[in-house]
Amino acid sequence: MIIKYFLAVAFVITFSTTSAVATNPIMITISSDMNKVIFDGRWSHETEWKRSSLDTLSYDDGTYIQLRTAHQDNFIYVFVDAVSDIYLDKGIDGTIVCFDTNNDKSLLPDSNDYCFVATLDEREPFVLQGGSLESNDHLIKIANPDGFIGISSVSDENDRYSKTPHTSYEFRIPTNLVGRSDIYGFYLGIYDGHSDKIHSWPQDLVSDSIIKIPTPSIWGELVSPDKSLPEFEWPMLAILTAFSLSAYLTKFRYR
Ligand SMILES: [Ca+2]
Ligand SMILES: [Ca+2]
Ligand SMILES: [Ca+2]
Repeated sequence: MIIKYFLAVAFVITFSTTSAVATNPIMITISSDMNKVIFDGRWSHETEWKRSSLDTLSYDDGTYIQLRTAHQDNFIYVFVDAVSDIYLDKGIDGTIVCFDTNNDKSLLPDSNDYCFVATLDEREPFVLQGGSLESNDHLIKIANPDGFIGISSVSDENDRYSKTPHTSYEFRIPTNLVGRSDIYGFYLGIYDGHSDKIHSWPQDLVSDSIIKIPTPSIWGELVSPDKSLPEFEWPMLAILTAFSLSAYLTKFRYR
């Protein structure tokens, strides 16, 4: 069994080295509107995810996914709009979003790798962490962190890309867990129960199960191009500035 797994990993590495190199990173944007997102698993109204980055993922078999990403305060927000998945396989369609928080691209998932899973119409999203010796794939379920949301439902008339009912996913991922960085390793796996296929980002990473993820060494990257994600938030910076100014003035006065 273990040998089979390592063979599978070796195959994935060989197969995908070129595509991983060729993949442009996902550029995440800072947003001031993400705290207004209604977490119901779908486009709730037309402007809901407007202030976020857009990446269009299209595949040779006609699959078409719109990915929106943004960050605000202590959360990373991800919307996966599986526009072409019009077969609503409740309890089966699912998406996994993974972060290699140190971007150290290890061969097997390590303890700074986290994955977040949501399933269509199921209220119980879950979180996996790498580095476990208890499971063959080195991933183990951990308690959902405070503030984490993963929810999936059906997007239709309010969707910016298609009014035909289709599966979509909303995630809110706490930076308390994944940390603040201007570059993460990043992997997405979107499973459609009707075709029984996983479409990944980066593309063509072979995986036969939604929670059996390809090796982090070939994941893509999620980048904060203006480095706004790792920086201090403005309120914190303002408090620090005010504090040092008052400390300086106090010192000056008693000289
Ligand atoms: Ca929504
Ligand atoms: Ca489906
Ligand atoms: Ca890692």
